[in-house]
Amino acid sequence: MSDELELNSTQVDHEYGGSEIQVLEGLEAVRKRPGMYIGSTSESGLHHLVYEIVDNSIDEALAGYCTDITVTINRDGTITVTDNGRGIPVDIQPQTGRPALEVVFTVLHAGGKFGGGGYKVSGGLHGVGASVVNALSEWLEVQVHKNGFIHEMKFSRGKITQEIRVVGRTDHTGTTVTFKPDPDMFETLEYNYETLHTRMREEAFLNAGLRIQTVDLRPGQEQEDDMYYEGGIREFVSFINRHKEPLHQEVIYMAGSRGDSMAEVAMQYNDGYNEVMVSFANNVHTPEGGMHEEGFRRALTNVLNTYGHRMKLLKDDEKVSGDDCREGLSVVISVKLTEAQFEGQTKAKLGNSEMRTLVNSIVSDRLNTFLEENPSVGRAILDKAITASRAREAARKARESVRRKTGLESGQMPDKLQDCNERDPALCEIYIVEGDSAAGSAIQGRDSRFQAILAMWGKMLNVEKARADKIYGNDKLYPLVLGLGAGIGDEFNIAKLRYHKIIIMADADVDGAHIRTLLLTFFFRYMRPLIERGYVYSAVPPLFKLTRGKTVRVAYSEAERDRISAEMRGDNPNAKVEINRFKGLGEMDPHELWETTMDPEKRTLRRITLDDAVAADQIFTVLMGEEVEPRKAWIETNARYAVNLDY
Ligand code: TTJ
Repeated sequence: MSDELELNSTQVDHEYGGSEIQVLEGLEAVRKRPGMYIGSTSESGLHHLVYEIVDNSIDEALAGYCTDITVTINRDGTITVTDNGRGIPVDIQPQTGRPALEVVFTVLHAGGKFGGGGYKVSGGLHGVGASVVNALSEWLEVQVHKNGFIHEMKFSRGKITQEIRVVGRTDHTGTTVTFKPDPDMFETLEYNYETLHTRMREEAFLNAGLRIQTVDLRPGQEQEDDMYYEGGIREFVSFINRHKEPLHQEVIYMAGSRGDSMAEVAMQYNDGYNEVMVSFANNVHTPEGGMHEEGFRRALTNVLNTYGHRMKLLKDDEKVSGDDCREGLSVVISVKLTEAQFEGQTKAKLGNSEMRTLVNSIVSDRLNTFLEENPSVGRAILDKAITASRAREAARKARESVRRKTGLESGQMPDKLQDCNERDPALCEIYIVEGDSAAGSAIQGRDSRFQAILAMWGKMLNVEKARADKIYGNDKLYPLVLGLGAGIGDEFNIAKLRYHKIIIMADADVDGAHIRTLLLTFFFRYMRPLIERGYVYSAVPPLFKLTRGKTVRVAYSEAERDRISAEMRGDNPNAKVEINRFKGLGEMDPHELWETTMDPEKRTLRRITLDDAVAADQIFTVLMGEEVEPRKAWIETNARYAVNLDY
């Protein structure tokens, strides 16, 4: 394929003027440092390419000219994005003397010029444009249906391989882009349908009335989803609560604007104990929170306390805390503003303080009115917050009594922990290992100077339904709490943490996925700063063992297996390379486990991020909630893909 394109590019009759040399240099810069433009060249960067293209269609929808967008993973794993907008302009631009279509795909940051959308994103990695995707694609083709004709243009690694030309007639308008990410640029080329689907569903929620379809055409994985939400973020909240029992039927919706900025909030309580807050700025997910979230939290606590006192649901000297007010609350906050400032470690935190004021004033005003008009809902919410407040008090007492009994303060460590010698937490690692035999191998194989092993087995407590006071009495989780040393919930203190690398080591199968989910649920709910700081990892054990004579090598993916096997065969086509699949960690001897999975010099660790609280919450809820059917369905659909599970 690439040979053919090379040939084409030499055939192109195209003279490079001064400005175009600059263009090529621009795209060359993208290929030199792709991470600067799309964040990374791993799976997340690969998916980012799709979002960049789709952003253009969404701008067209925001401008009021596009109602349908389809994202397809083609049979060969390439991506096609189609919309029914007006089509990218194809006429010659006076400034450049080139067709606008060409400029969109070859000039850095050209995208915004044509997007009529009101709120352009500044900062962060969003909206870098179609030219970046083009520069990082082995090939890219675009078809524009406009003015009765189909206009087509092709590129390879950012360079034109086919000038714009008419290839047919059409009776509608729209844009279609198909591209293949460049294998020289990305660590993996394999798209994850769930990742794309989840993100596109989010876009559909955030753009009420826009229809987005996702399609997977890869053999054996065929599936599709159709997303259209007239209710926008109201339906997002219903969706988050879909497996839960709502406390009140109606989703509370509040919106308002000030100058060029606007904010909307949708919220609904359920009968559980967890808080799910999902926020966006200019449709960009902000998992690290920021000013819009702060404004919401402040207003909610104030409104509920004031209302509680006025309605005599709270005594004069009684108060409910912010945490009490958010128990069992699912809320989506979306703000739009002209100069969004993205801050924080992953540029996923909104820094504009005027958004705190705006969200605060909208929620203070509208929520108060809502409660006045719906006193039964008001009472239910206050009752819940008061119950939470009492439970918190009971939990504090339970903690103190357990602490006295088990001597937490004395620094006593659990039996299931094989500790390391090092005492500086920054240098210490703890492997949480599922199963006896794997734990045995890990204990023998480790470097005991800085690696501790905690064995875990059996069914864990259902953390979805348990409050903090139960965890202190739980024989599976309590050793973990004790071993980590930093406490949980309100009393979590990261300064006391004993290891800065917490590594979950579980098999690459459904059971392994299950235990990972359980542990992540627990960390997410009770020790969230661990995930926020990037201290939690998943070990990546190898999948295959390749043997030729005395040479043994391992591979972590099918692609790597094939590459290494070819390498081992070398020039000798008759050489036999024996390939075995590792069935589980328990099958590896201590030396193998060290070499492949634990040796810091050779191992791969995958850092767990907080990038999608909703997705995490959904998996946890489905796996551990009361409904049996969704749980069965999850296990069945994920049995095959458990290896690729991406939390
Ligand atoms: C801009 O204003 C004039 C009429 O056309 C508008 C436009 O460019 N619309 C537009 C662009 N719709 N869709 C796109 C688009 C779609 C994809 C899939 C990829 C790209 C780069 C742009």
